[in-house]
Amino acid sequence: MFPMIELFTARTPNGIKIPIALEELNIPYEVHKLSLGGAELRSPEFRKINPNAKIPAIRDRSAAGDDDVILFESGAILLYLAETYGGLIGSSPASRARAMSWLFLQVAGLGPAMGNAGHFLARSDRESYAFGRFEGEARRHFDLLETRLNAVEWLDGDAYSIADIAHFSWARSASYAGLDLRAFPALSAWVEKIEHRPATRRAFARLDA
Ligand SMILES: N[C@@H](CCC(=O)N[C@@H](CS)C(=O)NCC(=O)O)C(=O)O
Repeated sequence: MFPMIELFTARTPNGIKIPIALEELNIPYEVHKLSLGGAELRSPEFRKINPNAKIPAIRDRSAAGDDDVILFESGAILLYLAETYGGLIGSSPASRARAMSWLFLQVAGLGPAMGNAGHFLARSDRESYAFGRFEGEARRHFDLLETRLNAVEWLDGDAYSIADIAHFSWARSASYAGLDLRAFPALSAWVEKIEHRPATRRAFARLDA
């Protein structure tokens, strides 16, 4: 039987979130690796999957009824997988809500700050106001994570969740935004712990195959 979930992704901070969650939840999936600069991402076919022409996206063919569930935006996909396939989201209303707080902080705050810092860094614009602003915002989010992880093992205060996966994917790429992860010891130790999870290793192996 072929896997019911098709994953459209690349080996980028947003792109690795979904295979990590799929592996943690033991959901079989088929990977379509897309090249970020490539024509396929902007093709009419792929825009039917994600009209915004970005990875990651999924098509779940196992949904009840005839309609496939087609989703884009990594936070929405993580939430769908956790709720549909059960796991990675905490069992009490409070821990679920805390996971949402941290998940939304990543997709609305840390991700855009790091993405923009990385953009200006790649243009060798380290002295610019724009780089300073975005790097500063990224650093401020790293400080928030460092403070949180000095107090709790996992971001929702309870168990490993989709919030951890979302932040891990970016925190491990600190240097992309000009940050040094070693300056954040609790965050650094947490990144290493997630790197060593069997599901994380399997996810990277799938993307590297
Ligand atoms: N908010 C989106 C961001 C997705 C995103 O920016 N994806 C990048 C790769 S990490 C991408 O597809 N870039 C290709 C492009 O912009 O052409 C999410 O969380 O899924």
